[in-house]
Amino acid sequence: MAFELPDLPYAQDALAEHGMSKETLEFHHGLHHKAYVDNGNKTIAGTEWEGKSLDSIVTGSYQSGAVAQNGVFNNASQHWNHCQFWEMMGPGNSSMPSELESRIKDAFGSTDSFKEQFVAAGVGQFGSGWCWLVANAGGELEITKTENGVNPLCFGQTALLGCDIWEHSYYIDFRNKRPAYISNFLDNLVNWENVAQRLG
Ligand code: MN3
Repeated sequence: MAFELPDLPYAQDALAEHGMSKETLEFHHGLHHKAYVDNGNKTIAGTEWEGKSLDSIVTGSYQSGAVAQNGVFNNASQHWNHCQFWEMMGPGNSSMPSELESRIKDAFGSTDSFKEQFVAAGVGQFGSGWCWLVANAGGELEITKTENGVNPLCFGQTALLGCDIWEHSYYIDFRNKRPAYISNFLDNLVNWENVAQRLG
């Protein structure tokens, strides 16, 4: 099944008043994500990966570790990451559902402490990557950071929330201010209903 660029689940200008401009989404969804889709399809054509599910391409190519397959992994994982990322945001100013809030308080002490630790993880990732709230294999919540396209699927974790900390995600709106971008993401952009649904 070929990769396809999904439509955004909201209008391109829907997040502008929440700190993610139409211009950012034009570039980030329309050009960057599309490039992962197009390059992924070129890289996978005619290989053992063609016809496999996106999840199995991500985990299989990561585990294989073969240098020749880096293009497969990088494009497939970034396609998966961005599909999640668009769904994890919304224009609705959602509040945290109570079950998610209590799980976060149990794991991190308070929602403020969770946010501080999430921002610190994102700021602490040197270079491009992602920071995540995951449920680990034991079902416990953890904050993690990953480089480039690596994601929680690679470690058997469930991605509850992911923040893209490649510069293309924030440079138009926040210039070099990654901490402000991540704080704004948590305070104004996250669709917490979507995050809670991922708890299963
Ligand atoms: Mn990106």
